[in-house]
Amino acid sequence: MRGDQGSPADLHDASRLRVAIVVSRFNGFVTERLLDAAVRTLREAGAPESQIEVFEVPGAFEIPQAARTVAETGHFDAVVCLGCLIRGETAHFDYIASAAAHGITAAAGDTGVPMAFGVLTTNTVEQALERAGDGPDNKGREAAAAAIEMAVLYRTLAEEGPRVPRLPT
Ligand code: INI
Repeated sequence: MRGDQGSPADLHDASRLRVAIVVSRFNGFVTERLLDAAVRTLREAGAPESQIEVFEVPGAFEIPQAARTVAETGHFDAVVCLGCLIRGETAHFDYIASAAAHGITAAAGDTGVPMAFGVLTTNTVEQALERAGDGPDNKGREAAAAAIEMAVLYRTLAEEGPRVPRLPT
């Protein structure tokens, strides 16, 4: 068990997964880099293009609403949520960041579909670009890897059940 998410070789097999990506257009110069990395990661993990669907929303506030609706279709094994909030001078940032985090958590819990949190919350544009760079630390990549891992876990549990035997009552 490590502190980070491991190397690319540690990606789980996504060949049998259908994955939705919900991505916001606000700060699109950052979110498109998150999206590129997420799609590349899914492809690298074996997900065919035909099993990946991208849904655009206006801003981070709308991500949980779309993620929940997408999950409720029953078509997807996981939802990758991508957005970018850059702190300005107003409290708007905190309200939207909180709504996005809580909304995605609630949507995943209520629908039973795993959702990964790839919503950047940074103080500056430079920090946002750093986390959306070309390397393994890109948060879109990290979110895609987490979504795959969670979907594989849920599927294994559904198909095989827990390994721990039932105890007599
Ligand atoms: N949406 C973002 O995704 N990032 C931001 O930094 C941001 N700021 O700073 O305001 C933002 N606002 C829009 C918001 O998400 C909604 O789309 C809008 O309020 C309409 O509901």
